[in-house]
Amino acid sequence: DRIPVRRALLSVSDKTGIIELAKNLVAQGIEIVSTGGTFKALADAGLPVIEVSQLTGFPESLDGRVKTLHPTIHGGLLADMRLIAHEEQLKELDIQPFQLVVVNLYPFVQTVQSGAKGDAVVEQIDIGGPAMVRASAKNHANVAIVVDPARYGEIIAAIEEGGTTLQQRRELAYAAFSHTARYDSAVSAWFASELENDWKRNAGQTTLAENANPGFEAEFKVIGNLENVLRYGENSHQAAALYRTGGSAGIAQARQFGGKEMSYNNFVDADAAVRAAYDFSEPAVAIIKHANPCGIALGDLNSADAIADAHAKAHMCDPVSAFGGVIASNRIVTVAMAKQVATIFTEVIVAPGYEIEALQILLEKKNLRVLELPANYSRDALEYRQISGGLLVQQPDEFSQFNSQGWKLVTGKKADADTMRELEFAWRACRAVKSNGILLARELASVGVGMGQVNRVDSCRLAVERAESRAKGSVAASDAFFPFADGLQILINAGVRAVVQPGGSVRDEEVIAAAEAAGVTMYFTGERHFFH
Ligand code: 93A
Repeated sequence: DRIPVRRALLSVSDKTGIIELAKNLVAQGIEIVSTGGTFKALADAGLPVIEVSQLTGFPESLDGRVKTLHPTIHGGLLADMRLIAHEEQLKELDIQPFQLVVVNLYPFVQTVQSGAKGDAVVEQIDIGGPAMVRASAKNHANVAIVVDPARYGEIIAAIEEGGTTLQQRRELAYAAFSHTARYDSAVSAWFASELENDWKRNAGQTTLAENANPGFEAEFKVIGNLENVLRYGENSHQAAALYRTGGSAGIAQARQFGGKEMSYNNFVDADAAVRAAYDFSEPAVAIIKHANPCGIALGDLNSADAIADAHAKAHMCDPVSAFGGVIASNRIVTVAMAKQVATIFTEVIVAPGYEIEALQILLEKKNLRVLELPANYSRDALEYRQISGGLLVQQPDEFSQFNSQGWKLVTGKKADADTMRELEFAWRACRAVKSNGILLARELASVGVGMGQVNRVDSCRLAVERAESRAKGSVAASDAFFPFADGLQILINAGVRAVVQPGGSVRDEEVIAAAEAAGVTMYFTGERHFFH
């Protein structure tokens, strides 16, 4: 099933090995057809070669945009010579078929990496090349398509043995379609990053890539230090590393003072902890385990030490779970807070800073990782999540309003100022809970958290169970609406006195009726805060 090669089309941007290949083809008596630059390289090497324009009777035009896009070329690539009708038509049209096509495309990726912008990049989007590659690959029954100089040797060997085999041409076709698919992905990714940059610019943000090259490499700077290779990933048999986003000031840019190396899970939890604590403008502490809060609290500004108060209250939410947790504070850690933390086994503590003596106390705990956030800490403008075969990108979940001004009282008596503050706290703290999230709060501290359940009823049960006797008289927040009254009923039965939730369920009426029957105050925020 070998197909002997009589005529070859060579059109390559990367001219590596092309002269050697052409020499071998000529030695085998094969006729070579080439585009401008390739033609010149071969002719300069003294090889006999026909220029495409000579064949088509059409000059290369529009700055080379139209070179090989011509029926004389594509007829020669697409004719299925197993069919008499195709053979006859080629004769009528005076078109000769090709048996070998060697093409590699305009260096699009290299152009982007070189820092080129706009039209200079667009001009490097190869159109005629992929058309030839795809046409030849489709017609692999008749044509061998080579896109990689590393395979020239194999082709020469096959020709010497009498021609390419069908199996070989199928493998080449596979490589060819993979090549054009990757090429188009790179083009598509470039457009995506251009549009993203427009979006950021319109939003008044500077783009990370602005002073660097566009594309993934620019957004994610690999730091060559050993610290960035993590000991392992989520589990000890998983290799892992930390890539830092250039120009960011997040948890990945924190300074570490003491303790063991940060692990993969430490980073994930520290990030969640900081996100939670920094959601508040008041002194706040969040304690995180497995990316979920086991305590979030605000400090009493009238107490001797507000941040120590916040920590004590956050810890009390669930002392069992707080064992081995990650603590984030949105205020400088005081001596009083450090003394409290020192008594509890903790993996990581992260804060904007430490009183000197507090730092000394914490550093005595040899295993405690002590982190200081960058002074200009901020979350990134976009959030990314990998899925197989792609990357999801979204704007971070911001509250459209900081307080309760836009909330709607749907039943019960209007909350007094203190209750409103409790509800505002619960609503904000609930945003740190993985969905389905239910958070019960008292005195500006979480007292029971139900997280990560696949139905809201179980989250309600969990929150109530964790709160124990503290559920009675607490307020509750739900990250999304109650689809039925059953979850809310569990909260009501446990003695919750006020509830805040987005609303918007088709059964809102049932849910409101349950609250009304129990005399429970309920507000709708109109805005959901799923967190997964
Ligand atoms: O500008 S194109 O999209 N239009 C074409 O008709 C065309 N034909 C071949 N690019 C085209 N090519 C590309 O030119 C090939 O893919 C190859 O990368 C390059 C080879 O050009 P030269 O032989 O002039 O160096």
